[in-house]
Formats: sequence, C-alpha cells, structure tokens
Amino acid sequence: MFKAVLFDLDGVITDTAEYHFLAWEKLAKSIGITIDREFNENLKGVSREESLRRILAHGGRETDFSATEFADMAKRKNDNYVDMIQQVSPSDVYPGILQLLQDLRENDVKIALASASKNGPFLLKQMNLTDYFDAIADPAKVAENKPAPDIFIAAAEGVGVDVTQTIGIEDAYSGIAAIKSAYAVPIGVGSHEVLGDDIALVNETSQLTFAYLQEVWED
Ligand code: B16
Ligand code: MG
Repeated sequence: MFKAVLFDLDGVITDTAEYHFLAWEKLAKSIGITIDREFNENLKGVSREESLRRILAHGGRETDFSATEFADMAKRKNDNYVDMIQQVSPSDVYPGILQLLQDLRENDVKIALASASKNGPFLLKQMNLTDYFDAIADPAKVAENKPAPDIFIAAAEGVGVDVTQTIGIEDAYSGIAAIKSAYAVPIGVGSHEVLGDDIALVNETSQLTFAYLQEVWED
C-alpha cells in the first residue's frame, strides 16, 4: 500500500488557472503583449518567474526589462491574483477531492501538497482543507521547479515517507515529468494528448477515489 499522496493544487484540488490567466493577461496587456487561453496552457504548473519569462518571450520582449522591472511585473501580477483568490471558498473544491482526503485520513495515508504556488497555504485555508494536509512543501525552498522532482521529494520528506512509497497527482505535463523523476507513482488529471499515454489517467477528479488509487498502486 502507498504511504502518502502528494497533491498538486491548481488543476487537481481546484481551478485557479482561470485567475492566473486573467492576472497574467492584464499584466501582459499593460506591456503590449496579448496572450490567449491556448497560450495559458504553457503556464500551468510553471513557476511565477518562469511564466513571466515565457510571456515576455511570446511577445518578443525578453531582453527589454531590467531585473527590478521584472520583479515588479511579477509582483503586480501576484497582487492582482491575490485580490482575485479572496473569493475562493469550500464550494470551489473539485468534485471527489474532499471525499478522497477523508478516505486517505481514515486509512492512515499521509497527505502532502506539492504545488508550485506560493499561494498554496492561503488557498487551502480558503477552501477549509488545511487540516487534511500533514505537510505543505514550500516552493520557495526547492532548488528547481517542475519538471525537476524537487517539490515532490520535499513533499514526501515533509510527511516522513520515502518518495517511492507515494502517489503524485498532477494535471500539468511538467508536473507528471516531476513525479516520474522523483520515482513516485503518477496519476494524471486530463487527457492522454497532454499528459502522455504511459500513466494512469482520469478525465475528472470525481474519478479519483481511494479504490482507484489502490488499483493504480497494485497494477
Ligand atoms: P504562484 P500548481 C502553479 O500551481 C500554477 O499552475 C501556475 O500557473 C503558477 O504560475 C504557479 O503555481 C505559481 O503560482 O504565482 O501563486 O506562486 O499547478 O503547481 O499547483
Ligand atoms: Mg497543476
């Protein structure tokens, strides 16, 4: 039996991607760059700084800003995003997730957050989920972002479990790559086209039942 489950947040526990998109769209527009929802797919699971680098490259402006201006833009985006997520509430938790967290607890399986978001703790609080989490890996403290394995290794360490004894759940390609290189067992939320056809996949979080996780583990 697996000893812990390492959860991504955005796209697995709730849908904050739309708020990230709206905040980046506003920031990009202020410097004359247009982004659409298709481009936004490239930003899922990617850190704040790397997202901004990708947006500047998209607009051909990657060399136009000083380090101070870059930091200021990242801050402006985050301030706007933080304003938006004040309205996140328990009703925003994706279907099936609360039940899964309860079942994991009842079966003594540890629960950890492995999100790239520095707003993770605040979002868990807004959704009344903080108490389910035995550990929250701090993305500010890991050396490398997803697709490097660091955040998943840190999450497993946080709950005192060897990462090979864990399941990682992700919706982004970079996150699945991170889980694989951590040697945890991946479960993807999404499509084979985006996440690959060599891992267990569900289309919707309501399919993430405790029984399904056991099935994947025993496979
Ligand atoms: P923040 P995840 C990621 O969350 C988002 O998918 C990504 O769009 C965002 O840029 C990143 O967190 C950093 O978020 O700016 O709040 O620190 O999917 O890893 O839970
Ligand atoms: Mg995600």
